[in-house]
Amino acid sequence: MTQCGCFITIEGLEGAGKSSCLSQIERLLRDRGLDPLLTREPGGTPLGEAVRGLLLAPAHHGMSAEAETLLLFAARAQHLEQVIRPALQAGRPVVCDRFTDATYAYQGGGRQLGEARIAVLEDWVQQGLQPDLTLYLDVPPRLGLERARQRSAPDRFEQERLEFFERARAVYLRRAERFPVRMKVIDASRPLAEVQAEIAAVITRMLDDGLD
Ligand code: T5A
Repeated sequence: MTQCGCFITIEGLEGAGKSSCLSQIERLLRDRGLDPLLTREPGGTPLGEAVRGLLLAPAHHGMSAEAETLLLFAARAQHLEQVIRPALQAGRPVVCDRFTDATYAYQGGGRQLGEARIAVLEDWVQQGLQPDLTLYLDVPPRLGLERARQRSAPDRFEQERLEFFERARAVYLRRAERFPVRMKVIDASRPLAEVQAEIAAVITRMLDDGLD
């Protein structure tokens, strides 16, 4: 089996199409002889999935922005130790549905906590580990939320007002400008087949460039 300990994250607002693109990314990597590990945040471990339940439950609508952020990083610490770092060390590509860019976008932007406190937790928990490639599926919040609402009942985040998602999107776009090599912006308002074709091109380029 070919080895490539690369860390790929996929980001975007609700309904951007992240889940719809994950199996395609897996297939692209398998076709190149790789053995990818697919995971998600919040979640990815038994502890992380339990924390995810707390974070998404509409019953916890009074959760403070600080408590929310600390829960996300607690789940992330466990995920890194138990799943992500061991897989990367074993030479497996890791494909993660959301990671710390989501915390900057949703907690930093959406909840208006700002960047600085998140950066402290990022340094502490990740100790320098960053994704090699981040696919940011950009979609206007109204369109993404419509798609998400057709699929299932709104979770605690999906019950937020449109302005919350506008702020989150603005942070994602600012980060993509700041980290142009790592973050690729993909226009996800297009039909899924077009979105997937662009993702395939980006992943193929990454593999051809021999990122490991
Ligand atoms: N969160 C997470 C934080 O606040 N901070 C953090 O640090 C982290 C890690 C859960 C929540 O946690 C928050 C953000 C989230 O609110 P989640 O469940 O991973 O995160 O994310 P959601 O965005 O809620 O997941 P969704 O399933 O809504 O979005 P996806 O995965 O982007 O969308 P997908 O693929 O399920 O598609 C939704 C629907 O749209 C259709 C699909 O068929 C599906 O029905 N669709 C399209 N239709 C037309 N054209 C396209 N291009 C389409 N792409 C998808």
